[in-house]
Amino acid sequence: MTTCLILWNSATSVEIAAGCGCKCKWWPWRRKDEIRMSGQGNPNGNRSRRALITGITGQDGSFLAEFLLARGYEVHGVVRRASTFNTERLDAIYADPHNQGVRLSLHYGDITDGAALRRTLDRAQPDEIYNLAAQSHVRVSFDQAEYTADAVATGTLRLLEAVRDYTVAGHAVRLYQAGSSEMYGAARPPQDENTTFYPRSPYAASKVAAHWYAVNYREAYKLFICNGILFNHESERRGETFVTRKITRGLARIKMGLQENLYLGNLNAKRDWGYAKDYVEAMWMMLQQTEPGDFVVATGESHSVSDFLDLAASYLGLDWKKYVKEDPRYLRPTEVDCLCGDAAKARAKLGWVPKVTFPQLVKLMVEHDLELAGQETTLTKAGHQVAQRGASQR
Ligand code: NAP
Ligand code: G4F
Repeated sequence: MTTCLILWNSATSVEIAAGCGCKCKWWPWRRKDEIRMSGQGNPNGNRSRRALITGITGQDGSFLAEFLLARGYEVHGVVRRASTFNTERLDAIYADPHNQGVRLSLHYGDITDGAALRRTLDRAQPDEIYNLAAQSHVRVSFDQAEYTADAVATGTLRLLEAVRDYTVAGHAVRLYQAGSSEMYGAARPPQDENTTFYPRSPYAASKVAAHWYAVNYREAYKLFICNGILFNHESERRGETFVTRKITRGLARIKMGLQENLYLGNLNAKRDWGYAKDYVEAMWMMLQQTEPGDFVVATGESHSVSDFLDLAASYLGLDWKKYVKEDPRYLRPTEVDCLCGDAAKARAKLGWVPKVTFPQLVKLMVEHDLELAGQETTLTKAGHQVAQRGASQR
């Protein structure tokens, strides 16, 4: 046990006393008599650690929530109001809030609504915040550029401002910012933490802005903030308009005779694809370090969209060339040709390595979507009407 020598300085909001020997400089807002630091212990006392996740209903948010609940965290999530249910990915962990001991709480909010974010911080009192909320579709960001900037760039700034005030009010908190390999855009592979960003879409430019806001708040206000620069990561929960899921859903439905063709854009683009469950663990690991930093998270392998098609179709015994048609609506005005990450820093400092290989990833997605197509076939054969989900703009 070390006792921190730092004194709260209300004039500058955050003041780090020189010569303090303990590891508490990232909790500088605590008064001397309040701080008892011990290893990774929780500076907010003995209660369970609390995490707040923006974007909890998304692919990563849902895996991260499960991961944190399994580690004893109390998890809070920001959910947008929608006219349809948008919490499907949380079904496995959702519990009625009227029950005793429920450790998952959902709060209505939006990354474009600063007042609601501040209220959520006050209610949830998090020790860790994971900012995953985003309009995350690159092609859509060309159609909705202003909204993408508002959610991805200014949304992050709103949250950082709220976090800054939250710490001034005496709370200790660490923040993870969801950065993206899209920020590298046209930069030559392999890309690592020292590669210069060259964004190629409104989405990527907004993520670059968010990245630098986060670095600036870390330096200006001594906040514990980590930027994760994650390369593409996929899963059976991946949104159905991203290329990997579009392929596994489409080919599985073709296999079952539920659709005839699959319309795609550029098949030559190469991506470094990993498994989302592995990647959320890296997010958490970043926030458990003694110092904040920025980390690339990637497999180090790159494959083209047609490689993905080859593998997925081979699991299904299909020749995809008979079914895949090109549709220019899925092309981007400026494309990112090749992403391939060098995650040496994450390996060395976090001890993070991806567990699921590319062939395993494709297989698990195909198997999942074959099961979905099977369910659809059974219902159709039994005379039920099954609606095609989001058919037109995929
Ligand atoms: P996702 O499945 O598209 O999830 C995005 C989440 O953000 C959803 O929960 C969505 O809510 C929420 N959201 C969107 N707009 C919002 C707003 N205005 N206010 C509050 N919440 C909002 O994305 P993901 O794949 O899980 O990715 C998570 C984060 O990592 C994103 O920031 C993404 O840009 C970034 N990232 C992803 C990858 C990847 O390969 N998956 C790689 C690098 C970085 P709804 O469910 O209501 O739509
Ligand atoms: O699956 P995608 O839409 O993913 P993209 O653009 O790489 O972005 C994803 O990964 C980023 C990390 O690098 C995240 F930050 C971002 O939020 C998102 O999760 O497209 C992958 C590639 C592209 O080159 C695209 O042009 O697939 C190509 N593609 C070919 N046909 C297609 C299609 N992409 C989509 N979505 N739909 C197609 O029909």
